[in-house]
Amino acid sequence: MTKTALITGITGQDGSYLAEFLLQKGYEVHGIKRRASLFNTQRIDHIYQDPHEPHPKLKLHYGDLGDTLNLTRILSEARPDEVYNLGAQSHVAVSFETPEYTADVDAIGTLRLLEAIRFLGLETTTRFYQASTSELYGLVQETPQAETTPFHPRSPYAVAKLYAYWICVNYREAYGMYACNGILFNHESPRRGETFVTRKITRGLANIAQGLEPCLYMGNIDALRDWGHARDYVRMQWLMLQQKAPEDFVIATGQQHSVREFITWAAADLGITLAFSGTGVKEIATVTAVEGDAAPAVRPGDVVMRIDPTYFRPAEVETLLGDPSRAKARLDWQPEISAREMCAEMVAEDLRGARRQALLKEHGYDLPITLERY
Ligand code: NDP
Ligand code: GDR
Repeated sequence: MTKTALITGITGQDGSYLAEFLLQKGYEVHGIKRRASLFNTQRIDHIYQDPHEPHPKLKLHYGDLGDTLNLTRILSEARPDEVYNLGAQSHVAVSFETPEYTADVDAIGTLRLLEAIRFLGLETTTRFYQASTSELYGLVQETPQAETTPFHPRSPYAVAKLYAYWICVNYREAYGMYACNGILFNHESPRRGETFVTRKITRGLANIAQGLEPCLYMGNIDALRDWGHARDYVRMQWLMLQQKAPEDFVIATGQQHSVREFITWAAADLGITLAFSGTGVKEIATVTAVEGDAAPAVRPGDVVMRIDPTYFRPAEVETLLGDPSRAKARLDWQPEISAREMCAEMVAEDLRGARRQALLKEHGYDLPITLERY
């Protein structure tokens, strides 16, 4: 029997990898995409199926986590075996500027979905995955962080996700729903949004290497994170819904690195050696050597990174390190791609894009580069 899944956030990083994964497993995949004034399906265009063809396995629905009627209608049409709630305003820094919207989508959006499942009488047949986050730990109470570590959220995003975490637990306890939380630590990929720190670094340095941008402006480069690869992590999201009983799991690599270290790696992948000097907001990264042909626009002595305090957050999460022992023991799950390997993959992809852009520029087709904040 073909299984059916509904993915909110299918146009995002994780949604795109998960949709690929489920299609490969033979699922019929329904995805919710938002109406936007520009196309927003770049991450899933390669798996798009023409609805005019017979029996498409990927079906997209317009929708929004803020719209109860819409969610209820989509659920009643798809009647999914599995719902993956990945949709969210997922940027921590942006949540300080849009706290009410973030709460509505990330917290109440989760409630809307759970309640619609119940309203439609699907609570005993539909399994529910909630995209919870290491941001719940925020001001960390113990290291490393496991499923039993107390939460202390540090942003409107994290507080909204805390509500979503507990409403998921509550629907499991109150109505016997198979609902579980994946407490995922940071995971990245070449499809990561351009304003998250890893992608900002790999894209920014690749652009600098090709002479398309002068300098990377960063916030708190002392922050420590446990970075994994999104492809490894979506496999785990599926595994969590295939168990006998629902359980919450921490998904992490158990390894921690600083933002500064990630900058050094990405530069090295472009043949650039950096020296950091100065402290606090005066810290800079200067090029000391350049090798190979990836960075023709960069010379020793160039300053390629400066600190811009506008990227500091009103309340920062300084350090996160996950303990994935439970996932390893119960689900036989191991991350396969290290943070260092992932950085190299991201740089290679962003360098390809920057080279294409530089070539266009050379031939007089100078497309503007989006240098968005964050
Ligand atoms: P992205 O930001 O890449 O994707 C978020 C998705 O949610 C996009 O498809 C976006 O649509 C959609 N979305 C945003 N607002 C709404 C809305 N109002 N209604 C419906 N859909 C909406 O996030 P990731 O793929 O990185 O993360 C997936 C989930 O996992 C998120 O919930 C995130 O908070 C959580 N998470 C992520 C981690 C990570 O390190 N990546 C770690 C832990 C948790 P659009 O494309 O139109 O913007
Ligand atoms: P995070 O990811 O907040 O952990 O949330 P992000 O990559 O945005 O920041 C990681 C750390 O890097 C520091 N930092 C910067 N961050 C950004 N974006 N831009 C900068 O210029 C910069 N300079 C330093 C940040 O202060 C922070 O400490 C991500 C999201 O995917 C969430 O949805 C998810 O829940 C968590 O990971 C786990």
